[in-house]
Amino acid sequence: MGGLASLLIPLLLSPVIRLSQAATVSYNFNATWVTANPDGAFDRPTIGINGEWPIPRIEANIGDTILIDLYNGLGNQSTSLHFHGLFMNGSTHMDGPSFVSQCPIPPGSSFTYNFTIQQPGTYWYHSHTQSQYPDGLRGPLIIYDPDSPFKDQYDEELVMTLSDWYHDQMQDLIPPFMAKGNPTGAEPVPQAALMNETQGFKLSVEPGKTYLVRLVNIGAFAGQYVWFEGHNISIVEVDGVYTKPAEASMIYLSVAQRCSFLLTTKNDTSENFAITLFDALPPELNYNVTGWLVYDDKKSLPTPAIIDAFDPFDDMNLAPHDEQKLLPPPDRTVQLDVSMDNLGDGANYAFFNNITYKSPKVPSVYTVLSAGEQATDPRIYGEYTHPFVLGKDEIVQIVVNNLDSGRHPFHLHGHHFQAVYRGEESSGTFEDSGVKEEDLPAVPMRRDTLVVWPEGNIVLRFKADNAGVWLFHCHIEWHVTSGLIATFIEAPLEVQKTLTIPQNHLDVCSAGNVPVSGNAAANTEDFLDLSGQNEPPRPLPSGFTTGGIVAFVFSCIAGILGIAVVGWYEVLGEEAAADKAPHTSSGEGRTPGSA
Ligand SMILES: *[C@@H]1O[C@H](CO)[C@@H](O)[C@H](O)[C@H]1NC(C)=O
Ligand SMILES: *[C@@H]1O[C@H](CO)[C@@H](O)[C@H](O)[C@H]1NC(C)=O
Ligand SMILES: *[C@@H]1O[C@H](CO)[C@@H](O)[C@H](O)[C@H]1NC(C)=O
Ligand SMILES: *[C@@H]1O[C@H](CO)[C@@H](O)[C@H](O)[C@H]1NC(C)=O
Ligand SMILES: *[C@@H]1O[C@H](CO)[C@@H](O)[C@H](O)[C@H]1NC(C)=O
Ligand SMILES: *[C@@H]1O[C@H](CO)[C@@H](O)[C@H](O)[C@H]1NC(C)=O
Ligand SMILES: *[C@@H]1O[C@H](CO)[C@@H](O)[C@H](O)[C@H]1NC(C)=O
Ligand SMILES: *[C@@H]1O[C@H](CO)[C@@H](O)[C@H](O)[C@H]1NC(C)=O
Ligand SMILES: *[C@@H]1O[C@H](CO)[C@@H](O)[C@H](O)[C@H]1NC(C)=O
Ligand SMILES: [Cu+2]
Repeated sequence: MGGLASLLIPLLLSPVIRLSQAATVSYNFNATWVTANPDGAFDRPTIGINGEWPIPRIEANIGDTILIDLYNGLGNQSTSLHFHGLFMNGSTHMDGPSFVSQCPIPPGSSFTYNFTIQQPGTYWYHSHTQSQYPDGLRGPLIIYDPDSPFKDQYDEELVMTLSDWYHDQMQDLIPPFMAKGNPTGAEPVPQAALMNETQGFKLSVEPGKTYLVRLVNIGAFAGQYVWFEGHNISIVEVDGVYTKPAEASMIYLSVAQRCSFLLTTKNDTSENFAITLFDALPPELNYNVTGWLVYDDKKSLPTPAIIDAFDPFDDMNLAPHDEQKLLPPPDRTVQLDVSMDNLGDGANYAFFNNITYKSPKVPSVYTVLSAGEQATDPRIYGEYTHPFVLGKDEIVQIVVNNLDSGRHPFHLHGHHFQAVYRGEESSGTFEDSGVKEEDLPAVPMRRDTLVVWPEGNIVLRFKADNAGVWLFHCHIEWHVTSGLIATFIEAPLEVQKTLTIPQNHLDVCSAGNVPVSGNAAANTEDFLDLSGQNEPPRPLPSGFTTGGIVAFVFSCIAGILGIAVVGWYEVLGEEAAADKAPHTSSGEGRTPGSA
């Protein structure tokens, strides 16, 4: 791509020339299968919009209303869109997860998303149906802010995505992943990592300028380490929260996280620079992904430098620009212990407090609307949606104890949370830490997706000031599939006062034969009778051990798989490489309970 041409595109789209009055920004989206080949391996069916992939970036100004008319032209799969990080204040029915805030949109149906945005920053949108977004339905969503505290500090904005790429479709990868043949729950390993959904990406820059770079990890699985050789960056926003500028030489972005930073280019064009995602073993897979910061298209592209260790900026050290103080001690604490285990079908499931998520028969928002005063009773939402009903304006603290040996990026819909504490890897539960209220930071970092380290813990705090139904889940799409989800039903009686479901939303339910009233089991007579609700398989009989199955399976799975999982998921920045790789290649695999 020509340096000048690629530079002009972002310039022309620059928000500076947009009007700042509230406007309605309309999109007509037709989701269809297209063909893509971003890593040059082979063409594969990919979900595009209006015949294109990568899909368009959604852009608006703060205060605008976004209207998206989505037609499902896939023919063979249902779909929906989630706008990751947007609070959907007053419009919980526009949040997107199927069977939570809406019915899945069947092929041939249309659905209108209509919401107003009062928050600036870097977001993204993706399918929230059938773990489908890794097939391509994922793209950036940017809300410009004429009053950004940093607006005078840069010349131009650039948007860049990071992602991972599978050669197979999710609907083909999921059945063997969730099967007796994979009792340890080993996640399929992506075949490639992408920058802006391509490889060999060139970010054309001019010398002596400062850019605001908005980086979004729209991947399914892999957290990414990112650095720009020869340049430090100044972080100014994470997940839509402006931060005090923080200088960093390397950052880590889990899936679903975003970061904006100022990048000042050098004053001469004598060299181009590598932008590297990660270097790691094993040699069989192409983990090294390099893009280039191109000052001069005629100069050669450098070989990326090899680095010895990953030492990214710790996001817990960020401070919000608005200096919002630590919320008061919680009215309500929700403790969620994360574990992985087998159920009676032999497959590996993910649990919060021994509960693995199953979708209800009626979308939870519709249960709120049809339950009258019983809407405050968590039982009506069904045990397997793992419901927590929150009172209006309560201060809520979520304590996640990760009893699992993988890292998990946890995301809360509908809110930013204050990240008030994060325990180191292997530090055990929050209770073990002995940390007390007075030890917490006065001005905690805020974001909407936070990584908990292996066998560590995180503590999140927010005010329940957004009536609606909001999922809390791990954003690794494999763990969404295996059930690592809880449901917060926030101020349900407030939701009843204000919400009316548009006819086109109800129409997709009837098109897909999904009931729109009743409890999680679609019982409209007795909301406490959950018989017939969707349930996970029964637990294994007590005393049963999976050892035999594990040995069997790992004789079938190529050694590379276990090592590769470690490489992508644990080694990257973790110490674990050395002791885990030999362990997996010895044929034992990871113990059940690891991610
Ligand atoms: C969506 O795109 C498909 C494929 O191009 C086309 O056949 C169909 O008519 C389109 N539908 C709408 C509603 O635009
Ligand atoms: C859906 O259609 C796509 C594109 O034709 C095809 O590649 C894919 O296998 C189909 N998937 C399912 C689950 O039927
Ligand atoms: C979008 O929502 C607003 C406010 O709820 C409403 O006035 C408007 O008619 C809606 N527009 C469409 C196209 O549904
Ligand atoms: C990266 O892709 C997005 C669309 O996904 C586009 O808006 C953006 O301009 C691209 N970035 C660059 C630097 O080309
Ligand atoms: C980046 O910052 C580190 C310390 O934070 C410093 O050692 C290094 O020299 C800086 N690099 C550049 C290119 O400014
Ligand atoms: C580039 O040059 C300008 C003025 O010529 C100077 O103000 C600026 O500090 C220089 N930037 C760098 C990164 O050297
Ligand atoms: C990764 O990059 C390093 C140079 O930084 C190179 O030595 C190594 O061979 C590369 N590995 C792969 C798999 O491309
Ligand atoms: C989960 O089950 C285990 C084993 O039965 C039990 O020890 C533990 O207390 C349970 N945890 C919760 C939060 O219920
Ligand atoms: C939602 O809106 C209400 C009032 O309209 C406001 O008090 C509350 O802070 C908002 N919540 C969020 C998360 O934006
Ligand atoms: Cu996870």
